Parts: sequence; structure tokens; C-alpha cells
Amino acid sequence: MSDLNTLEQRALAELTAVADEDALRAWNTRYLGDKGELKQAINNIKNVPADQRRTYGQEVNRVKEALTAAHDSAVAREKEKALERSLATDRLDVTLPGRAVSRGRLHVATQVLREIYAVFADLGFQIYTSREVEDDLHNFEYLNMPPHHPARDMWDTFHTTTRGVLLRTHTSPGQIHVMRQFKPKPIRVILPGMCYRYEAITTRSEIMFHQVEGLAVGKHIRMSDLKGTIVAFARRMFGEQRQVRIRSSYFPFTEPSIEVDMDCIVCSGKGCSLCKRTGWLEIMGAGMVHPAVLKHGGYDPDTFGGFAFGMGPQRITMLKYAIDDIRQFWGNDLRFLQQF
Ligand code: FA5
Repeated sequence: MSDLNTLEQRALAELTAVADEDALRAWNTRYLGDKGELKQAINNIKNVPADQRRTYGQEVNRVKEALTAAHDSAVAREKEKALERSLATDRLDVTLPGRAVSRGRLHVATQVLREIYAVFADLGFQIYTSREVEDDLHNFEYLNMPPHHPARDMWDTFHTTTRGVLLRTHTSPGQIHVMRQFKPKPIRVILPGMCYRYEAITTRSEIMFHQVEGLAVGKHIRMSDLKGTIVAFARRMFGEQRQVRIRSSYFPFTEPSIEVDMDCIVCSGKGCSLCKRTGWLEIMGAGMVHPAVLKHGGYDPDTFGGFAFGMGPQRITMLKYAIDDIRQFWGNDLRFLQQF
């Protein structure tokens, strides 16, 4: 018992002399730790004569509680001292300007897509989201390209390991989905989305790029409607003075097929390096929907007609901002992206 008393007095005396948090930890290990002196006193209980064990046990508990309480208040005291020290030495200048948080922004591809959506929304077009993984039927066959049709070579295709399943090479297969869903009603939609082509990456060509398809189907749709829509789009997107030129072309799913040029936004037709001295920039492929495609979509080509167009927003963005390399779009270089 007197050993316990001595232990308690010694521990408390040492605790008052403890000067910092390290010393306090050392004290705790020495007296209250797993291998500390108090633990030894508890283990010693088996050597105490049986008739004194109860009193000894009670005394050990009392000493343990006393030391624990003293330790807790020493911890609080040390924390208080540490706070006072830091208040005295660390200074906070609340007048310093804050660090600017850099704000994210929309990718230039998204910005231009949204501009295109706004123009076509004003012209009465709805947005239809079609799928990126397609089957051969929709990407080719229903678009008037049966197996072995030579025009399939116009689109270098990523095939999946499942036969007949591929990544769409253009947004045109969406025409079939939308027609089958809306038939027999008139349609006026744009179909934006990512397309994939297994081709060499160059300054003008990527293996993944956006297209915006347009489709109008109705009973009285004519080539002049297509032309009016294209002119309205070009002027809203690139300036009210824009001139549009139509050239004859070939797509299996339109007849007749055209390609559309717009007078160069830099030189207004005089000839410069952007338009390669021609005065014209190509902006899209288009045409009147082929009767075979209307039929596959569930519309009777004797009653219904339609026009369709397909443009590449990345190429359009390159024209708009004089970007000379399409690889910048998905290169994730912040110096490029932050300019928009
Ligand atoms: C087509 O893909 C047709 N489906 C367009 C169409 C739709 C015609 C409806 C008629 C009726 P084309 O392969 O030319 O056509 O592609 C259309 C546009 O997509 C091009 O003018 C170009 O802007 C863009 N494009 C095509 N390939 C790439 C590529 N590798 N990288 C970036 N843009 C591309």
C-alpha cells in the first residue's frame, strides 16, 4: 500500500514539472501505459496476501483514476499553452488578397454545338439524340448501301468484335431511327453527336469528331427549302453578308446530292490562305432524301419528300476561329482551351 502511495506522489510531482507535450507523452507511457508502473502494480495483485487483496485493488483503482484525471488536465493545459504560443508567433494578414480560384468553362466544341442548336431551334428544328454504337443495317444498308456497295469505302469503319455492330461513321443512321419513331408525321430535327472513322489523323481529320445532321420530312418539301435553311444557318452563324454556293456531289442516301460552300469569312471571296485562294469554304454535304431511305424509314416516297444535311462542327469551328489543327480539340492543352 505504501508503495502505491509513493508511486502516486512521485507521479503527481513529476507531472507538475512536465514542460511540453513530448514530456507529457513520456510521462503517460511511464505511468499509465501498457507496460507502465501502474500496470505493474495491478499485475502485482497476485502477490498480495488474500485478505488484503480487496483493499489493495480498491487503492490501485483510486490511484489510477487520480493519475488519469491529473493527466487529462495536464493535456488541456498543454493545448492551451500551444494555442497561446501560436497566437503570439503566427500572424494572419487578413488584408492580403485571396488566391483566385480558376473557373472551368465549356469546351469550345460544346460552345459551338450550342450555337448551332440555337440557330436551328429558331428555324423550328428539334434535337434528336441517336446512338453512337450502330448496326450495319442503319449505318449503311437502310441508307441505300447494300453489302459490297462501293460507296461504303467513303467511310472507314471501326467494327466491333460482334459481327455487324460498329461505331457509327456519320450521324445519318439517326435519320432511320427518327423516321421510324415519328412516321407518319412531318419531321424537322437535327441529330448531333460523335462519329468515329478509322482514318489517319491529320491537321483536318480526327478519328472521333462531331457531326450535326439535319432532317426535314413532309409532303411539300423542296430543294429550295434546303437552300433557304442552309443560307439562314450560314448567315446566323458566320455573318449576315454570307454568300452560299451549291455544288453537285454524291451521297447514296440523297438524290440529288450537293456540297455547300460559303464565301470565305476571312477574305469575303477575294482569296486568302484559309480558303486556299479559292474564295470559298466547304461547310456541309446535303441533298434530297433518297426514296429508298424514305421507304426504309416507313414513309411513302410518292407522298413524302425530305431534305437532309450533315456538317462537321469541328471544321466549322476551325473556320470560325482560324484554328489550323483539328488535333487541338481533344489534345487537352489548357493554353488552347482557355482561349474560348
Ligand atoms: C457524311 O458523313 C454524310 N453523312 C453527310 C450528309 C448527311 C450528306 C446528310 C447528305 C445528307 P462526309 O463524309 O462528307 O459526309 O462528312 C460530313 C462532314 O463531317 C464533313 O464535311 C466534315 O466537316 C466532317 N468530317 C468528316 N470526316 C471527318 C474527320 N475525320 N474529322 C473531322 N471532321 C470530319
